[in-house]
Amino acid sequence: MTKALRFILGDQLSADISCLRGIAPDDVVLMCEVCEEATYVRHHKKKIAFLFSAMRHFAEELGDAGHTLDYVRFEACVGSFTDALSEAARRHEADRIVVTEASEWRVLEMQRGWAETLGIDVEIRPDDRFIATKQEFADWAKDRKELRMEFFYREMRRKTGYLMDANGGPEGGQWNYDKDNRDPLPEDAKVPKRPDFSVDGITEDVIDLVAKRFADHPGELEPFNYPVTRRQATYYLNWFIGEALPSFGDFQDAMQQGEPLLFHSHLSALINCGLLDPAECCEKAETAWREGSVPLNAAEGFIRQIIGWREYVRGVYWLKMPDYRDANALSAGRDLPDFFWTGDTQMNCLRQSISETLENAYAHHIQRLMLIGNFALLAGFEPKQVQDWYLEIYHDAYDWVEMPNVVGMILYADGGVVASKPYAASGAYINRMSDYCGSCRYSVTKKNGAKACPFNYLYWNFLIENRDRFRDNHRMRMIYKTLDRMGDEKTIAVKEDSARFFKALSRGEI
Ligand code: FAD
Ligand code: DLZ
Ligand code: SF4
Repeated sequence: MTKALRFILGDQLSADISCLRGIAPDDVVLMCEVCEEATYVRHHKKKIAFLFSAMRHFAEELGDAGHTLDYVRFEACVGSFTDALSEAARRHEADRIVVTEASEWRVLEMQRGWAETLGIDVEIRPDDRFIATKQEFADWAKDRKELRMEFFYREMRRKTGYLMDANGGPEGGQWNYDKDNRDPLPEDAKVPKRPDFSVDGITEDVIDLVAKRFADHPGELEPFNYPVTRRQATYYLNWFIGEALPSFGDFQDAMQQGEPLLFHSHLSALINCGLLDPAECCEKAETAWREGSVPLNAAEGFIRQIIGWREYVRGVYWLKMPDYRDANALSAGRDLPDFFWTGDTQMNCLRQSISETLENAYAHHIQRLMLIGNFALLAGFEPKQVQDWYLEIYHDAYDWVEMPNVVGMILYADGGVVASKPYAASGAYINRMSDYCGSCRYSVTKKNGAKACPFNYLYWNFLIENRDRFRDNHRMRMIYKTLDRMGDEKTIAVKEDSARFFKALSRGEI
């Protein structure tokens, strides 16, 4: 009689995960909370609490469904996945291990080594919870000069049939309604109140554990108000489709002080850990559009984020790893300032979005991209430090999704694989899309001097410092023409202001 250990990782909390298929009555399902996963970066306290609680609830549901569970809790002090597996294989006298391939390079490498280290058969099954396989992405990328998300997205629309008309074209005649996703928030906008998710005994235990064992990790642990079960996650998805999706399209790029969620779905952590299936999220959005309860720009915008961006960044990750993590095309080397862990800065937009991040382990896309990311780009922070920060601070962060967004999208550290030009912007953009500037110590209309918004001169300083690299980029020709027309006096002022700013930054005075 053979006995298999079916080993489920923390981001594989899906009832139909491939490693469970064909499970025999004698097989044991293993799940474990281990030291290495919880500490390889200093994950935000809420991220650990969310994942441990979701894992414990998921294990309970598998037990209720009749599976034999071996759940190793953090209190057992097991070091790594490999240690947990080795001990469990001995404990259960298993002669086979079945796993679903890990979402991250780091852990897949471990999985590939287990047969040899543990001296036991290991079957690694594909993770089929994505729309595209790794091979499909590689085939699409092959022989292409540029890997633009938009063209991959169209392939995914054709593959899934989402928002496609009877003639095989995109509904509404356009593939992409990005231009209709950029309205600033009107003053009288009504942001819907989020549902409350009660904290049960399992979550309370986990909160106590995290408070005791991860006190030195960043972020606030309470209040904790996020789904941790499949049932709660489905409720939240339905709530989003009914209450927030209708306005998601128009205000996707807007930022508002004191409103960290606006009309965003807040579903990424639930999708990434497996409690929600990306396809079901898209199908519900499409149905809502077909039934007339959400506009096309909203349904398309949401579906594009999931079958477009999410699938695309995963494809880039697997195509470019392992070299991708060390990419630093712009030779950026400045250290991240302390305020990334405290929010204590006089730049109001950063203070708001970093403080919200520390509170919620969440910031929405434009805060991550056009505020914090834009600042990291203009300031020239070292890519590895920026990667680690994003990985530890957001509740949805795993390196397959964080890394291409950081290395490719915000820092241009991959030399243009993901972005056709750097996502650099001055204070005018932030002022247009938010209400942050009105209560800032700096003046967004001032271009130079001690009171000027730092984004204004850092933007030009970035263009000056990277002139050789970007001046022939066809999307940047106009801006370099403007720079060329800038007189010496103005250029010198930009450089002096930037030098003064960086000095103050290194002294912790910003
Ligand atoms: P919504 O705005 O409601 O979007 C819907 C869904 O689309 C998200 O839930 C997510 O699954 C998907 N999505 C949207 N944009 C992206 C994208 N660029 N890449 C991948 N998926 C996307 N997302 C993560 O899931 N994990 C990360 O670690 C992560 N790190 C990021 C780092 C940077 C520098 C940037 C710019 C973006 C990052 N993102 C990451 C993408 C995006 O910001 C988050 O997915 C989004 O903010 C999550 O909030 P939401 O669920 O409310 O998303
Ligand atoms: C993020 C995370 C944390 C903090 N802890 C665990 C854990 O103790 N056990 C576990 O199975 N997974 C954890 N995770 C998620 C894993 O890091 C993630 O599933 C893998 O890295 C995927 O490659
Ligand atoms: Fe941010 Fe500049 Fe506006 Fe202040 S003035 S909130 S630093 S963009």
